Amino acid sequence: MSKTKNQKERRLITAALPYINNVPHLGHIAGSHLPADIFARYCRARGYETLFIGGTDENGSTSEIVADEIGIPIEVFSEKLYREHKKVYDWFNISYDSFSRTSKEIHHKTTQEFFKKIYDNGFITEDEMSVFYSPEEERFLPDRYVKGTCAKCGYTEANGDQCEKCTAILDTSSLLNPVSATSGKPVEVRKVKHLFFKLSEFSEKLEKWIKSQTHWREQVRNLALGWIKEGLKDRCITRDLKHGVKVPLKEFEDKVFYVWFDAPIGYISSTKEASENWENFWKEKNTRIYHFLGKDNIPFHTIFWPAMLMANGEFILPYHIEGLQYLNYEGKKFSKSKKIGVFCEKLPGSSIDPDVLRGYLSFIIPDTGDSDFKWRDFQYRINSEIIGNFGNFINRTLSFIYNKLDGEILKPSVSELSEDDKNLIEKIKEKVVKIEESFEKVHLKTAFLEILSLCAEGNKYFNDREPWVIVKKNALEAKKILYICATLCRVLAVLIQPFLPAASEKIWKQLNLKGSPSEKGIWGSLILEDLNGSEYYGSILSQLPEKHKISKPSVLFQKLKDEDISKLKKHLSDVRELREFFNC
Ligand code: B3M
Ligand code: ZN
Repeated sequence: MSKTKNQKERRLITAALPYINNVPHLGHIAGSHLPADIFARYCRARGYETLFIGGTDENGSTSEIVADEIGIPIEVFSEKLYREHKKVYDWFNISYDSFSRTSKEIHHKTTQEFFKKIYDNGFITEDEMSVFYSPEEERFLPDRYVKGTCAKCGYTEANGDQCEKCTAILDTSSLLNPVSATSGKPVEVRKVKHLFFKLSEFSEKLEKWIKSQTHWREQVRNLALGWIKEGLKDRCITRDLKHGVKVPLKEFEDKVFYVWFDAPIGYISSTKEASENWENFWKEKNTRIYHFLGKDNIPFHTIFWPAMLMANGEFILPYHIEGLQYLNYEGKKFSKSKKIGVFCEKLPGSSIDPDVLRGYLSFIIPDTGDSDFKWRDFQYRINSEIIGNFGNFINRTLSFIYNKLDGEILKPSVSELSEDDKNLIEKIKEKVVKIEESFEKVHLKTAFLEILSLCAEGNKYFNDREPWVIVKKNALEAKKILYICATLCRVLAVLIQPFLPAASEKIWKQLNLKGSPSEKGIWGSLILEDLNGSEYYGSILSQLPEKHKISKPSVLFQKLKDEDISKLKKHLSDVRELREFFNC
């Protein structure tokens, strides 16, 4: 029954490696981990050989600054924050095959080898670089320790390496009025010898490659082409810091790599941890690599990283760059210090169901533009769509079977199908095709909405067929109608699994089915678009045994009352200062 086309294709899915200078908030979840997870879950279920990898970005100065401020060793700080991050992603059921750390030995070795290859290939040069120097502290300051005004947009709170507002990558010449981020005192610019990656040599090759990526979203492609048009400069890839990956080159042994040089190589190191066949995912032509990341990371993933890969020459280039926009909170930017937002550290101990939050975030994935988390909207969408539409169809079907039909359903023969039955079964086919197409384009929100609209078709069918009237005269016929409804429940469990994995498992158990809705290749049982008429009807109705008893049903979700929302709102925004994690 199951079709397994494309199974030979391999897919590697990555979510941007978060810095661990704080615990993630919902914007981080909606802006990379969750969409990547939804897509990875789909790919596994669709039968692709899939690896989903991630990890924490621990080098560079972002976490060092905070550890310094709190006054604890960076290793202790990173260990604690790594565990906090991991706890949050586990709570959300993010199905990482490997969630590694760039502080690990394997990553340091991988980065050094990667560098040596680029060096041997002639793409590294030595030059002088202007760096920030703090006369007061008598040391060079990493970009992140410096703040100033962005020369491009005038934002006065820009970080030394990048402007948060306009995403421009900054350096000593484009950060105006630089001051130390810790003391607020002015800093100087001095010249020091460093290593540079010859990014400028890849301009043409990159432009050609980006132009041919017609499957990327317009906004991502245009942003990347815009960078090339502005002209690519060679980039300094070393820093005078202690914390990071050591540079394996004479005269440079005291330096470490710039964090954006080693961080993307972290995708390779993490893949090595996930599988001994890691090379298949990085070197084979029939592998597609999908990177999920926030919009400020787009230049690094569309320009800098592909150029590094081109310079190295051993690896394939990414297939898709899903650059996500920002999630706001009630119209404002998330801010932990101002307690604006939903902060994830409180989620594991809260009463909220992870699937409910996954469900709402799936409606507002910021894929084509910034989006907004709003508590009213959250309550409305969960109660009306996730519960009122989806949960309702599943629960009314299973409760009816259990309470009115002794828990039993019977398969109708194709000749017994009414017009209504056939219409619904055709709708399943039409929707599965659309949903699959959306997933393949990484249009996850569209896929989600299509699944919910299939659910609405199920509710309409249930209302039109009125099994509560039929059962009084003809229980046999009711068992056949409900067989069709239960078939749709199975289809929906498979389709919704990437978004609501726990609810999907519950439906599976209540349907009393073997295996799991997240089994590799399970989508094969839904992909029947080559079949028509009776053959198709027969096939779609073969997913359940001919005579089948379900288990005792229970509701999938609890309605969100006004008081639940106020409690959650208070609980989730009332967060601790980072230093309190360390009892300082
Ligand atoms: N750590 C930036 C961020 O957390 C950076 C991403 C690295 S991905 C290779 O947004
Ligand atoms: Zn700017």
